[in-house]
Amino acid sequence: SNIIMRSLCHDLLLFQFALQMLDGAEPQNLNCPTYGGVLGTPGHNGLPGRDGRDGKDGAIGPKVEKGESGVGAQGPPGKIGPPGVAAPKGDKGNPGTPGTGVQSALQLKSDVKYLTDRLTIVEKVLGFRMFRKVGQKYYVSDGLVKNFEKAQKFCSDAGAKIVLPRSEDENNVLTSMQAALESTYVYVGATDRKKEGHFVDMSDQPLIFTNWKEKEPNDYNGAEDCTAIYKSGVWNDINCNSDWHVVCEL
Ligand code: MFB
Ligand code: CA
Ligand code: CA
Repeated sequence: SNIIMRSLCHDLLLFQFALQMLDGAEPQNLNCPTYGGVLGTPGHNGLPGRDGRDGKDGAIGPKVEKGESGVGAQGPPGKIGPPGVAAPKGDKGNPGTPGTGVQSALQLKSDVKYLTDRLTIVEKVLGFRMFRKVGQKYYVSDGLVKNFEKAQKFCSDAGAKIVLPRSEDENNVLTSMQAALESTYVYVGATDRKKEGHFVDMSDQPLIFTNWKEKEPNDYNGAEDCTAIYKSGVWNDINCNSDWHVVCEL
């Protein structure tokens, strides 16, 4: 019935409109009552709406008590730290117990060797008419006079060496022996036979001690390559072929 009513209204309206046009009247808005139509099929979803504006910050929540500090799980072990400062030196330990039999036997062996070597030297010393101890050495003599070559051989045959003072002290002891021998010169083991003006000991080593008289050595007449200690204790280069007192050292 609605549909019929509506189409009648429409016809009427048309008729009315035409009349107005004929009269030259201003057309009026003419409407028919509308009646809800049959529900149409739902339309497609519309395009997404524009983004909304940011919302206002929410109201601040209620203040809460500070939580307990969290204890994290134990981390991995750290790197090894730098070495610590060395501890102060400990007190001196107590003396050790006496060495084992092996240790004391070794010690005993070395002591015996030392004493045997010293005894051998002393026995040689006792073979001479005169001797003086100087430090660990002995100066020995039989009061004989010989040229340098024979003097050197005499000492080496006795298992000794021709004397050579290595210090002021040794030089003084030799000088005192000379007085006892009533000797003018005693050969000492220093020559410049190999290289003129360069005096060396019997092992060709440079001299660590000398007591040259002033203006000596002078290679007098170009023929003085041996050395002798004068009774005053000073040294002079002399001819190797002269005979002078022989003193050896052990
Ligand atoms: C010299 C000396 C030399 C001789 C000579 C008789 O001294 O150097 O060895 O003893 O005197 C001036
Ligand atoms: Ca010389
Ligand atoms: Ca000289």
